[in-house]
Amino acid sequence: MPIERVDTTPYADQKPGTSGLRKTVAVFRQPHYLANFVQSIFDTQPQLAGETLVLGGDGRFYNREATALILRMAAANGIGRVVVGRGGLLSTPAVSALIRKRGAAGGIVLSASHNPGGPDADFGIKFNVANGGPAPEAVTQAIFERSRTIDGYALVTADAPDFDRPGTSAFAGLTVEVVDPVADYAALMERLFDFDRIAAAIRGGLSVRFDAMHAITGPYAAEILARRLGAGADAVINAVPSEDFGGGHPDPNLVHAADLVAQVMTAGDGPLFGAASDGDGDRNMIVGRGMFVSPSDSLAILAANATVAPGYADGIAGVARSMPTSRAADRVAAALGVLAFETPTGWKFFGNLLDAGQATLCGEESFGTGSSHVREKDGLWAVLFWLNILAARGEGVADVVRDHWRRFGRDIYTRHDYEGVDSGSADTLMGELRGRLGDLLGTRVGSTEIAAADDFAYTDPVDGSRSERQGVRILLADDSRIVYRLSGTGTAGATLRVYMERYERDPARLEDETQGALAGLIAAADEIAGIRRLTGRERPDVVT
Ligand code: VG1
Ligand code: CO
Repeated sequence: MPIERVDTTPYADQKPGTSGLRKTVAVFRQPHYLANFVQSIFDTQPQLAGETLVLGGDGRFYNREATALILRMAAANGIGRVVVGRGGLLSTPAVSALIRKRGAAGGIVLSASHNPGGPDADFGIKFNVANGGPAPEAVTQAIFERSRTIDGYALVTADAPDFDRPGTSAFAGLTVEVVDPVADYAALMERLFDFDRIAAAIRGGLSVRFDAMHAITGPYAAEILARRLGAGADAVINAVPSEDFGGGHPDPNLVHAADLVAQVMTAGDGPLFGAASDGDGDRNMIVGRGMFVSPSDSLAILAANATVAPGYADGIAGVARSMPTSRAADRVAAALGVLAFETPTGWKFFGNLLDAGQATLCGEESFGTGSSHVREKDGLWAVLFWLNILAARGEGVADVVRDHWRRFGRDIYTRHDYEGVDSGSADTLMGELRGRLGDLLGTRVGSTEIAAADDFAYTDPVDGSRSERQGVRILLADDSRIVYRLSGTGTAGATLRVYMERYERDPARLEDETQGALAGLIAAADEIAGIRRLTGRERPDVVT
């Protein structure tokens, strides 16, 4: 089959953010836009030649077109084999698992994760390296730099091969292997968790509802939760992936999964355990009767209970959390005598720690938890881990959380997001904060004062790479904390994220309502940074 070289000119805006390149579909549909980026990957990653590449996406609008184009380009660029999910579908953790299982040289994930999908919404592409994890910053930077000078790309002129039927075929020298997106992943989960015990608990009355949010985890949850664990077809709602996620935000949080939360939280005949995942299946939300589990607490609770799961029966080497994630996990690590790490936001920073065996569990406040079983966060994995804990302890979610707070204290935690803020104002806000870090020391805040203020920088303990300007941290003398950073995943204007937490040990106050318990800090966060003054916003758009 003939190969064509297409002349092109660079786009200036192909810099990957927190998790790959995310833009509106309209941007991706500009002439040669996606091809330029994919060619920039191939040009800077010569190790892919002759080797295996895993390819799949979350099924959002443009997934199929992008899959077809990448197959034609992979063939023209000398890739040996592409392992592609049937229909172009694979969850992010399933891509990671497949890269590792097949010894692939890398993978491409087509997703904008929790961002909405559809012709008027967002699309994204992410390159993962041979360990199964997101490309580290040096790699994404090289791809970006290539994209700024690129002048052509190669593709096979013939139509892309069929990727809807499992099987292996040849396409212009490329081996195309279409795989069931679920099979290998489900087998991996079955090795990590005690399926018999979970199934017995479900038979015994542990009712489960999982909201796939019309996104990629539908088929995975149907196979694992509904079928293998016997939760039944009704246990999985919004189970069929749709190109626009049913018109919603596939973002499992208190706002976008409000229906599920309402069903589970209130007494009555609703389920005892609820969970949801995001567009590409790497996030999780856990909720039980009368108890929403903050993601930061979830990481700490998994760490404290890890040994109940067969895959972690020998204990964990360490826990890593992103900087804005609460310090609940650190307290568990200290009690267990294992390592604890604080990394910048984004899963790519966990890869080296996992590879080096220094961290076993990792987590982010943004509904992301995972472990050394893959190199991505993993939504269903977290759900299964929780079910394994509940089954082993014979308790409900609320009991487990309360018990944890009694033992370790509670890091009362909230995140406030101001979305679609004018970029200039957001930059001014962060710039002003950064400029005043020194002056802030000693400033009174309610009954306490600012004890430390910095712009988080991280030196990777494994390869020594340095990442700066990762968010402003304000530590108060009473050990409470405020963090400010700008999102790196949005596609319109800027999103300001403000994270607030306070450590509570008083047994009588462990169950205080979150926003009320943090009211003083919330007011202080506004005062210190001038949020209302500079953004013109009276209140955040999303509170979690
Ligand atoms: C957000 C989260 C971050 C997460 C990232 C990708 O990034 O805060 O913790 O790693 O999304 O997750 P940001 O830069 O917008 O704060 V996903 O599930 O969107 O791939
Ligand atoms: Co995601």
